Amino acid sequence: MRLLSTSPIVVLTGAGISRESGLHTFRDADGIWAQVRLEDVATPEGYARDPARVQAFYNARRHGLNDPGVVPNAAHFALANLERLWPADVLVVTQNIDDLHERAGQQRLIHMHGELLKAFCTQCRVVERCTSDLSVTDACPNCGAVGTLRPDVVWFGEMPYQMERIYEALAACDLFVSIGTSGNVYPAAGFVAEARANGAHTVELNLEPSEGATLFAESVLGPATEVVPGFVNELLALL
Ligand code: BJW
Repeated sequence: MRLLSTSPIVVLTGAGISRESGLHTFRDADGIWAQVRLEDVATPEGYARDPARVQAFYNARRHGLNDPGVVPNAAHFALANLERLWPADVLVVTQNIDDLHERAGQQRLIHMHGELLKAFCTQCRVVERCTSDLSVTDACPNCGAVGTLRPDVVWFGEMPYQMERIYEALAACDLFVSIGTSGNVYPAAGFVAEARANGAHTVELNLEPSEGATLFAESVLGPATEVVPGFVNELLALL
C-alpha cells in the first residue's frame, strides 16, 4: 500500500527493543523465563501463594531499571523522532514495563502490561509512583491499608490496560509495525491480524521471525538499534 503523510501509525513494542539497553527478554535462551517460572511470578495465583517472592522479583527488576547504565537506545530514540516528525498520529503500544520509551521522549504511549515504576493498591485501587522496593508490610500512602500494594503490572489471566483505545487505533491505522516481540502473548499477538483486517500495511522488525511472522506483509530482521532507525528513516524520507 502507498503510505501518505496523513497515514496514522501504530507501533507495538516488546522486550526485544530494550535488550540492547541491557534489559532481559522473556523467551530468549538467556531470558527471564529461563531463570524463574512464569507461574510463580507473573500470575495472580503465584502472587497469592508467595507475595514476598513476587515482590522480590519485581524489586530486583526495578533495581535493574534504575541502573545508571540502562538507558534508551537508538531504537527508542528513532520512534520518538518518528512521533515528532510524522504529520499524522503515531501511537506506541508497549508490552514493556520499563520506562525507556518515555525517557527517549515518546509522548503518545500506552503501557498495556503496566509499569514497573508504579504500584497499585488492591484495596483502594489507587496507582502511585514507586521507584524503590515494595514489601508485603508496606502501608498504602492513600488508604493506609497494610500489605495491599503490588507492582502495577499485568499478569497472565488479567486484563491488559487501555484495550478499547488500542483497538480504536488499530482500526484507524494505515501502518502497523511490530518491534522486538515474539508474538507468544495475547492479546498483543493478535494485533497484526486486527490491523491487517482493517486494511493496514503490516511490518515486523525483529531479531528473528516471530510466532506470527507469516501474518506480516513485510519483515526486516536484525537488532532493533539497527533496523528501527533504518525503517524510521525510510518512512521520514517519504515526507
Ligand atoms: C530482539 C532483540 C534485539 C531479542 N532486537 N529484537 C490460549 C490461547 C490464546 C490466549 C491465551 C490462551 N491461554 C491463555 C491466554 C491468554 C494469555 C496468553 O497469551 N497466554 C499465552 C502464553 C498463550 N494472556 C493473558 O492472560 C493476558 N490477558 C488477557 O488475555 O486478558 C483477557 C483475559 C482476562 C481474564 C481472563 C481471560 C482473558 C495478559 C498477559 C500478561 C503478560 N504479562 C507479561 C508479564 C508482565 C510484567 C513483567 O514484565 O514481568 O508480559 S508476560 C511477558 O510476555 C511480559 C511481556 O510483555 C510479554 C511478551 O513478551 P515479549 O515482549 O514478546 O518478549 P519475548 O521474550 O517473548 O520476545 C522477545 C523478542 O525480541 C524475540 O522475538 C526476540 O527474537 C526479539 N529480540 N533481542 C530486536 N536486540
